[in-house]
Amino acid sequence: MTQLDTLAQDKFNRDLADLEQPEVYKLLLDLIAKKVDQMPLFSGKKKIYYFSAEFLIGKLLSNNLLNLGIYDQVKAELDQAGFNIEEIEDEENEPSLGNGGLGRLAACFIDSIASLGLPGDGVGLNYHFGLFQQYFEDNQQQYRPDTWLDQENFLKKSDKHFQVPFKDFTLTSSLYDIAVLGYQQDKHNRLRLFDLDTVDSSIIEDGSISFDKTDIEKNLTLFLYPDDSDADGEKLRIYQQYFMVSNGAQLLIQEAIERGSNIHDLADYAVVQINDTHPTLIIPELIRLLTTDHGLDFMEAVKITSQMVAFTNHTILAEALETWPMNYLESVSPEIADIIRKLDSIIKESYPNQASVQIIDENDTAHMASIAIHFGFSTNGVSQLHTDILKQSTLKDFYELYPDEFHGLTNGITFRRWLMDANPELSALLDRVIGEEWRQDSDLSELMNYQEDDQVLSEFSQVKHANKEALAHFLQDHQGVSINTDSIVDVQVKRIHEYKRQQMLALYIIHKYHDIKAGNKPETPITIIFGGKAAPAYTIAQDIIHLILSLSELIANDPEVSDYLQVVFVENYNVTAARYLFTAADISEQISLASKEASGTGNMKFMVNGAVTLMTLDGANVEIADRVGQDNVYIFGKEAQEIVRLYDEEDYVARDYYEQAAIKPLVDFIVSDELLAIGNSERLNRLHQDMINKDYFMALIDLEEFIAIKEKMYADYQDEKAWRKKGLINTAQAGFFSSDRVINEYNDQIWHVQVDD
Ligand code: GPW
Repeated sequence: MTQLDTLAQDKFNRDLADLEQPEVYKLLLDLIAKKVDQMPLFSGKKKIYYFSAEFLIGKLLSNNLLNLGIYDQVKAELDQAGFNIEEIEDEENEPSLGNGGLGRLAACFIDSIASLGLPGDGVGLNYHFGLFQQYFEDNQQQYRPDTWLDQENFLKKSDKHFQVPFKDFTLTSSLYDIAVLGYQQDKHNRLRLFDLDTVDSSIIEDGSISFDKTDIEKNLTLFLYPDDSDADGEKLRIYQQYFMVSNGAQLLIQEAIERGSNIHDLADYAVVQINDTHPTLIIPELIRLLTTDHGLDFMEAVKITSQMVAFTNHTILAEALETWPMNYLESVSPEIADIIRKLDSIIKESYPNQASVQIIDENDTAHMASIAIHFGFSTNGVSQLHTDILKQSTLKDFYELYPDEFHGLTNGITFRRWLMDANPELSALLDRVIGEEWRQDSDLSELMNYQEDDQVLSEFSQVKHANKEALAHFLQDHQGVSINTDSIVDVQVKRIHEYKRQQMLALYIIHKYHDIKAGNKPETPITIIFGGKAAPAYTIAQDIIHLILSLSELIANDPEVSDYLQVVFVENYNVTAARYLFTAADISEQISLASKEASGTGNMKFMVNGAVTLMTLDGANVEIADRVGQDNVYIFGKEAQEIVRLYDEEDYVARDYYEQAAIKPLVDFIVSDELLAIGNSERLNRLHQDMINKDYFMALIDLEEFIAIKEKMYADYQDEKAWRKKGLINTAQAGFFSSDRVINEYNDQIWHVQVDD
């Protein structure tokens, strides 16, 4: 009798084959829980705490089975009983604990920390509705709360509670854990998610995502990134941040004491990596706990804290660098505000004439990155280019103060999820061609020897085609859209933001639409796919979604064009959908305005799955190009230095580009009669005006080059063998972008934690 059969009889007193799908799902949860119960935790003197507002972990069922090394066996047992493991995974809701690249990076990192045998936990919040679910109505983005906790899941309530003292009340937390299983490891780590028992989802106004922002006891962990367009919203974010770090700091001190720390040596027991500035309040909170609860004097507490906290920066966009008015901090926690003022005095005394490195500015606003850099021991960027820009411009004055504390650590992705789990067909092909060693060391370079091998190239093509079929099924089930699986699949998936320039691809679509109508039919049909959410308060980003959905409708209804060009916007893009897109894509769109995308990690997921990148020289794209060579990527657009100069000198005038003969008709088509007949005039007009008068992220500056290179790419696709060779070389060179490599770098350069083996 099989493992699952035995469990089924224990639990339901029936045979596996007689169960309903949801029962089988629960059986698998139990099986995994049983295995986890038998596995000790990774341990060691010093432990990593990865603090992050987001963990975009994705569904865990198949990933956990894979990491436990029992995926194939379970799949076979299920097959025998007449079940399909992918259908069973439909029973699991995707955890709604993240938003974009930053949250997915945190998920890849905790997977790699465990897979490398390092003791280290993720620390965050258990959001009941997480980020909103996106749906489309009238070609516009709409919102509904994501009720992901309704389904049984991998969260386990612990018996740990802490007291978090706010100005007007003290809250008692509850801690939930999710086991983090490394790849083929016999120990595990955890994702520690704090919550409040008093949170009340009934305060959400019917189906919407609105609620009373002042009722902290009821709303604190309802949403990730609640609307912060007013003061109450900003304060709620501070409440969330303080709640997360106070709990996490109390937890790590308690665990360190259990492992033998005498508090004075706390930095030998715990290292805290903060994922962007959202967890920066851990610095004043550690100082508060060390002084108030543990009796240290202020300067010793500052010193210990400064040896424990390391900061990762993920952006140079000024609007994304967090600042909080001191009076807001005072209204949440006067003690924390007071400590920040003391830290500010230290900096004002040490660097009296340097406004750019102060913690509190002349408007009595605290700069969170300044706290993190002065009172942490490490600051890192997430790609080479990004780190260079931090050193040379954004954080130049800090770099001059602490040159040895700056690190450049190019992001990575876990191959467990993005290759083994996402693309079993390609994984099996790799096993056959280069052997299975890559599953341990992420080294795919052996594949370079097969770039002229017709057999391997043709199998590579077959895998791509099978993945296009899987994508087609997904889109059919998910939103009733059918796509041509013989078309070129050209994908841009990521948060909707002007700097990522989805609007530039929309302008290309307008160009292509007219070109096809003029009789220039592409040899191979083209499917352009978008996915991503726009922040609720980000109007222009929603206008961009609206433009794309309106274009999609226009083209679908135009028989002259629809056989050659299709535009799809995936509803509610998430980790589950991502898997189908990364594996099916021929073209990866990485077209951000150079200097603005700190790294990008979607670029790496496409690359490892054999897509060819269309790129500006931004973020980690630069390093992808370095590795695969100029023949195997398509590069266009102005470079970072030039863009930084244009911003410094305020030297970009959108209208000068708009007036050019090749560009004006494309931009003006946004407000053409055809499009206004489909779309919303306010949205389309606003976007049109914005592009002409502002175009803050310079879509127009690179548009002509973009159109030319896209045409070249589609033409090159016609040489099937040459195209697949490019794809294969991309896969072969992707090893560097494994998150295992990055985590080893973090550990060597920053954390210095012992592997537990
Ligand atoms: F603004 N990133 C993100 F820097 O996904 F905080 N969310 C964020 O709030 C920020 C950055 C922040 C992304 C970067 O945009 C992307 O370039 C990078 O690859 C990713 O973080 C992981 O480092």
